[in-house]
Amino acid sequence: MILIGENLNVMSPVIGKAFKERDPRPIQEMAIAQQKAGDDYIDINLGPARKKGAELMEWVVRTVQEVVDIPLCLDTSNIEAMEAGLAAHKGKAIINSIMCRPERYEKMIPLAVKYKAHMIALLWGPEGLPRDENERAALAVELIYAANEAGIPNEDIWVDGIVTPVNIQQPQAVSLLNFMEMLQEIAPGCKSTCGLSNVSNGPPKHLRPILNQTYMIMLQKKGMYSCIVDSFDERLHQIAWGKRPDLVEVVYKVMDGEEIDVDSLDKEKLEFYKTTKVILGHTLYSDSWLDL
Ligand code: THG
Repeated sequence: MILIGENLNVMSPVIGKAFKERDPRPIQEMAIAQQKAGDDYIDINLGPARKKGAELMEWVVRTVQEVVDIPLCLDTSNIEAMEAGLAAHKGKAIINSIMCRPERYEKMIPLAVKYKAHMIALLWGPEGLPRDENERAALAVELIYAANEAGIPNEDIWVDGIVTPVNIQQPQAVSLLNFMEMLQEIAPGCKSTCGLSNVSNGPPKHLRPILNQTYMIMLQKKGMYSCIVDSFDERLHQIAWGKRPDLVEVVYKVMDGEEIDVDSLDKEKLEFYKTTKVILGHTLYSDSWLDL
């Protein structure tokens, strides 16, 4: 599993302030810590970046690449800022992201071509979030076709089928798993990614890691190539690197509908067992799902 660190984010009070004040220290310290944590890419999330967005993105890219040598994933809806970041970036960047809306992708795809960048194909359509796996597939076909027509090979397209919070849209988690099963038939050789932490956006903070970790195992089983993650979630990294086959085994068994002797599971495995059942919709979500 390729990991993209999510923590250089304008929503974080410390990092948001440093972006605004052009203060390199907190940004460089964070980037160094993310590289040390073992991430493959660092996501630079400026959000809409309406004020001096191009100048800001160029500055952040240079500031980060001064201290780390992993490539960056550039996230802003400001097209001028995206271009400035791509022009400043050394190596092959990822554009995060291009939506499935003609007025957006007609402007963004040429940037991926010009700078030979990877692109995240975000399956967010003219009507917003797709309702099920078939709507995801239809959006994927449209957006990947447009990218291929422009000369972008499938290997450079990272499809993001969109992760939503499990506490309010439980069936969407399964819809994305089903879509992941279809993806290689739709676009052989394409890559995939997702904003994993979205799944736990809402539940209490201490319960977020178990939701993120369990869902990552489930998505990996369906072929997910990469995830945008919290750089400092250590067990998540261990799982991504194949160091926790014991946990993966429990989750897979639940997904495959195999019999499990629940009494034989230790506390950690029992939590993964229960969380898999919540994400699959076998158990109704509540903040106390681990205590039931
Ligand atoms: N797809 C793509 N890109 C994305 C997303 C996606 N980028 C943004 C987001 N979704 C993924 N990144 C984050 C980053 C932070 C959080 C969630 C997703 C998050 N942060 C905590 C919060 O806001 O409460 C703060 C964490 C902290 O305290 O450090 O939840 O879906 N392509």
